[in-house]
Amino acid sequence: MIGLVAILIVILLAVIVVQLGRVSELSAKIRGEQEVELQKNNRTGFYMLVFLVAFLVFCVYSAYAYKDVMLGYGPHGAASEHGAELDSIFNVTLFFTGIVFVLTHIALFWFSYKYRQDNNRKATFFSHSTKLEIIWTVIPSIVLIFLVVRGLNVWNIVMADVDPEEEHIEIEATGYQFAWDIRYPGADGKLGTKNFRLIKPGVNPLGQDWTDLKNVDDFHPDKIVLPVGKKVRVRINSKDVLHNFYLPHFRVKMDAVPGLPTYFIFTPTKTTAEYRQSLKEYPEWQVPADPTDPSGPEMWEEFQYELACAELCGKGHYSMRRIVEIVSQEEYENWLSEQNSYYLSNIRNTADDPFIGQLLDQEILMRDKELKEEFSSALTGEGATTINLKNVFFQSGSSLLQDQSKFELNNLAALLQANSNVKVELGGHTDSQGDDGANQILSQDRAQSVLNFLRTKGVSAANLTARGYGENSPIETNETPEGRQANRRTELKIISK
Ligand SMILES: [Cu+2]
Repeated sequence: MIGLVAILIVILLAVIVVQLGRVSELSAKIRGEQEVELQKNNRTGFYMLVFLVAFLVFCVYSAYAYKDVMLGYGPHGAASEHGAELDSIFNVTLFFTGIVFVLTHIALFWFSYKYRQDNNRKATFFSHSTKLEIIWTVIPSIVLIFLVVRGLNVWNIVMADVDPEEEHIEIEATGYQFAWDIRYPGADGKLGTKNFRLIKPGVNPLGQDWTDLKNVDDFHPDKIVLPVGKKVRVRINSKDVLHNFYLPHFRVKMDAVPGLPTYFIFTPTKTTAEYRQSLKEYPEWQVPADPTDPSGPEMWEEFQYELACAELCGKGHYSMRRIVEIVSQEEYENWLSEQNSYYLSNIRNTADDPFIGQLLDQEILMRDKELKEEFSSALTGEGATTINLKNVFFQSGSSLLQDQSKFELNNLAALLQANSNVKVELGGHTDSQGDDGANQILSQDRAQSVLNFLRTKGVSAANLTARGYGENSPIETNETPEGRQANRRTELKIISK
């Protein structure tokens, strides 16, 4: 029914249009075609003027109305050192193109009005004007030279690579459909080498070469955290298609190209907290972040810098968002200390680990720190008084110390010498395999050999006792190889202090 009515309306409208046409045709015949044409041209000329004014007013109004949502204006100031340069070059370009835009539009519509049909006017005809050509060639050339030279200058500042000697932080972003893998270099400040042939989904997502020790401390955080005021170099890669590494607030934008590493350097100048404070001034940022919770935090409080992909890379493109946090140097260091190396937490002692059975420098350092903490908390009584000497190893079935035990024992010797009033017991433990009596003897011998080592390092014999516990105090089940390995251990017990 509705369809039928709609069709009828369309037919009726068509009839009306045809009838109107006939009426104007008839009136034209009465008044003369020429006069009607002239009137039409006058009217169109007038409309041109109206349009000109309305259009320019609209342009100025919309630029004013939307100024606070554009980068570089209102609350969206640059948060990086080079950002202000980029914004200023955009402004200079906008200034010149704005002048041209307004003048050409005025000329276009004003001329259409001024030179509308007039039967008493004859068109001037000229085929060539050298003067005019010089003017419209020279003026744009001068303006363009100015813009291009300034632009090149800014480009050179923005794209200059860091001097390797210069202090900077290098991180890496690898785009894929549809996320970014972020990699930090860890304590050594150096990103380990990669090889695409080593990429194993879920195991080695970036193809890091584990034989390269620079990879040992690299970590993969889920957000980018950077200290304010430090130069950052981002290595940008892609694993599949073109992506684009875009940090709008820092005016950083660079393609991520498969097979062709790119980079970008920037220095953040405002922390996230500072940027929030500057947003707070604007009414549109003072509304509740969650409209269903009017008493909740306001939008400016929830603001985060972000990393986006600026290349339409597929249907999950929108999900390539990562939070970027700019913090003080102190907060940055705290955050760094909470991060875990990808290798140590995912690869160490698996089939992919090339260093099984070896102690890595990093582990020795970490263990030294840990042992110091355990020892001091045992002394203050906050922690357990028994410490498992994790990195003391013996030759299989013997009480001979393995060479790599020296790191832990040297460290322990230093601790005991620094606390010469502390008396300790060294306890040997075995697993349950083999003869009980033999295990008892082995554990006693092992404890004794640790004691002997500590004595050679200058620890007073009066402070040391060695005791074998055999297989009597397991800490894990003896049913599994891992459990048995945990039970074969040397412990340090604080006797008196
Ligand atoms: Cu993408």
